[in-house]
This record gives sequence, structure tokens and C-alpha cells, in this order.
Amino acid sequence: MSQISVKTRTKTRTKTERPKLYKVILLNDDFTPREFVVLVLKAVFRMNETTAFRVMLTAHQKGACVIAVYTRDVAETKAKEATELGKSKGYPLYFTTEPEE
Ligand code: TYC
Repeated sequence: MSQISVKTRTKTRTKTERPKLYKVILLNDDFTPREFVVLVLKAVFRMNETTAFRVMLTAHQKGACVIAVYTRDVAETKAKEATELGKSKGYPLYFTTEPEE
């Protein structure tokens, strides 16, 4: 008598999902001084003078500018911190976040 035995093996593959990324967006306004925007970009987003000035000018001319991409926590914390800096001086400077497609 012949017997056939079938064994099943289950392979477990761990899939590591990459964290979703969030854009930090700088919005233009009519009141915050240009130099102050540059100062905040340098302090919170670690930009050098040249990059900070270019980013500020883009937001000023186009109305908004994507300035950086981070994980959700970092993006939200930095946007809040930068917005608070403006608020502390009475400026309406505003940074927002948006998930990347
Ligand atoms: N528009 C401001 C001004 O003319 C400067 C400014 C630039 C403010 C960019 C916000 O995101 C901004 N003083």
C-alpha cells in the first residue's frame, strides 16, 4: 500500500510599510516682514540664508510654497512651532501640513 503525505508549510513574510510623508507648506500673508520669514525658516527648518530667502520669495510671489517633507509627527510639530514663532511676535505667519500623494 502506498501512502502519499502532503505537508503544507506556511512562510511568514514581514512587510515593512514605509511611513506616509507630509508636506509642510508656507502660506503668504501681507503683514509678516520678509526678514522674519527667513529667520523662522532658518531656525525651524535648518535652511541656510540663500535657500530660506528663495523659499520666502516663492511663497511671497505664488501665495504658497512647499518647504519640506517629513513624517507626520515631525511635519506637524515643525509647522506648529514655526506658526507659534510668528504668533509670538503678533504676525499671521502660517505653516500648514498636507499628506503627500
Ligand atoms: N508678503 C510678506 C511681505 O510682503 C512677506 C512674506 C513672504 C510673508 C512669505 C509670508 O510666507 C510668507 N511683507
